[in-house]
Amino acid sequence: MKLKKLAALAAAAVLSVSMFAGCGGGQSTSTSGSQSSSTSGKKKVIGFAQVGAESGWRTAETASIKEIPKLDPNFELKFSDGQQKQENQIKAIRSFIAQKVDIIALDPVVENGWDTVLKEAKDNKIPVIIVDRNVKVADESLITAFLGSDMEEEGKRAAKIIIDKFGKDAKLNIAELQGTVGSTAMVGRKKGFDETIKDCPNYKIIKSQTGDFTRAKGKEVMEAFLKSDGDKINVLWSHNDDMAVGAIQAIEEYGKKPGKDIFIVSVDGIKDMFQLMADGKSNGIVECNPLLGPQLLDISKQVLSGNLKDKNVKSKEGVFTQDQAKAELPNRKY
Ligand code: GZL
Repeated sequence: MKLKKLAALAAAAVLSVSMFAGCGGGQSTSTSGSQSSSTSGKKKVIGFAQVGAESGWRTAETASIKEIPKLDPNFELKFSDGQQKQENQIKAIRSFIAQKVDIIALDPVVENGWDTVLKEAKDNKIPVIIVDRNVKVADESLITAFLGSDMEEEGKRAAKIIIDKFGKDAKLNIAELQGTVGSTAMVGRKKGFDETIKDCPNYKIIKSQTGDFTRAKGKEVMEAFLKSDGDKINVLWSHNDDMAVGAIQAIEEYGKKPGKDIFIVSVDGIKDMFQLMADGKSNGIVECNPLLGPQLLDISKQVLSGNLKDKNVKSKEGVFTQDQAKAELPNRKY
């Protein structure tokens, strides 16, 4: 009888631990590579709180991050999909703290509202690496390192594609599809773009609204733009490719030619967008690199060994115009 009772207690304990790892709110998984080869035998655990799965870019980033245990079997990854809700990401971080992970990595859906939970991580001596989008916190010491793109530079590059095409003196009516409100991707891209077109007195952003980085919302908002100003709009500036893909569908259904009647520029560099540009339906792509897994692993190793080389690591990315699309398409990995 005693053995049976012990077995039942052990089973209940295992069940409660795995449920607790559920991080509440989002969806969570735990992956590790083959058997650890480190001398201590204990794997290093990275807890990654992801924004969601809203775009092709995000899917590619998630796939790259999930590669980490394969790149180095000494590392295990606990992954949480925040479903684009900050409260889910905060719950995930608290769960990672409770599970005593070695590193917390966060791709923050928005830039504000992280001070309290990141202080809890610091109080529990767990280093935090911010990935892709950034956070605004009062105490910079809450952040051990940042890895990601210069979003303002991406906005500037998008504006320069338009200026190179039309010149600074052209008269343009621009429709803008903004990314998720309050995300550094949206804030930075808008800031960079707006600052760059200040030199172009007749560039007017006549419509601007968020499409939340998704295809569906991008199409819906573009339909509304066309309904009110379809005959005035001659440029579409989209903060990411997925919203531009949706907008292109709306433009065609409206009876106009995307890439010809309306000049289109977007950010990310997903394969679908390169295909559309190769088909002449878009005019410029500013690349934003989602393949951040190897760099996150490298920075995690530096942090854990106490020799972080650079607190701010920018990802490398380019700019592509329609004439380059066909040649570049086969190189696209996501
Ligand atoms: C940018 C990233 C953005 C992408 C979108 O670094 O955070 O979020 O541009 C994604 O596709 O939704």
